[in-house]
Amino acid sequence: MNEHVKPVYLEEKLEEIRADGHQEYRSKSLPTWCPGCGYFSMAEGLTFALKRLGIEYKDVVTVSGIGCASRFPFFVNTYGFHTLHGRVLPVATGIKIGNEDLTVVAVGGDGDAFAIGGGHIPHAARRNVNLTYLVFDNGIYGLTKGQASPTSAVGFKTSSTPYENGDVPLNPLMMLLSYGASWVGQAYAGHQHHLADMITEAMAHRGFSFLRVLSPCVTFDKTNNTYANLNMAARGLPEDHDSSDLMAAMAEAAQADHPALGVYYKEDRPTLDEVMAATNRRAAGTDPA
Ligand SMILES: Cc1ncc(C[n+]2csc(CCOP(=O)(O)OP(=O)(O)O)c2C)c(N)n1
Ligand code: SF4
Repeated sequence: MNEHVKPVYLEEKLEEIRADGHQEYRSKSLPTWCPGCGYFSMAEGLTFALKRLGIEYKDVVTVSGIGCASRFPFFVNTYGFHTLHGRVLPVATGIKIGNEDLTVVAVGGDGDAFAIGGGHIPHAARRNVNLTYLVFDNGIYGLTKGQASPTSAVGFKTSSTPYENGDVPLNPLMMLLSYGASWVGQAYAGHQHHLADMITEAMAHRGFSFLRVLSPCVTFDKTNNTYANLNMAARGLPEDHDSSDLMAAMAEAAQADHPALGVYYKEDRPTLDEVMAATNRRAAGTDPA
């Protein structure tokens, strides 16, 4: 062996990173993401949130679809379910209905969410399933080596759009607001502390919380969602933004070229499990209402 190359043993590395308490929530598998990928902030953000909220690993299930972002359940010390491409929400909904005491966090990329999985989002949102959905939006299909996604910008050259993408991108925030999500927010992988705060707040919400995380794919996107571009474009929501005002939230969401970070909208209304429990009581004749 070359004496200058010192192997890094996993246990040594883990000892070092576990010095800080939140790292207890990391699994023994080190992330396989490319160095610099925005997804590392996902592992940091979620583990911070779990620690802060005092939720034990045994009470958490992370659920994902397929894609680089969807590798996430392997890297955290919770129960996990790596499902099929685009099917994270039906599985996550089933888990929550099966055991409402569990904290369920669904995770995926923009392709998983808005292309193949796009039909599931409105129903999870309108039914107010009591879970958190984190969509790491890099505007590209990373795992399959850089094809255009439903959130790719017009003009973006990718392996599937070598003569430039001509399709107008979806606006995920506008979609979720109109679908009836009871908590809608946006964060950026380059602002890690804010991201951790936003994940914490999303998880503390009772109901369907949707957090879009702008996240660079450093391997397949050198021109659009880069750290340099997002650092310049990202702004905070106005200080007087009223997160109970749906129209104000939509007006902010419409400014997609200058993405605002923060909580766009939140409301308190019955969750799917509460509605189902009330229906069951009526069916059993134990609730006259
Ligand atoms: C049914 C099905 N169709 C297509 C694929 C191929 N596939 C795997 S991941 C993926 C897209 C990944 O992009 P995204 O969800 O944005 O996640 P990222 O890799 O960027 O994190 C595709 C099309 C698949 N695995 N299953
Ligand atoms: S291909 Fe892109 S999205 Fe996937 S791990 Fe690498 S940088 Fe991240």
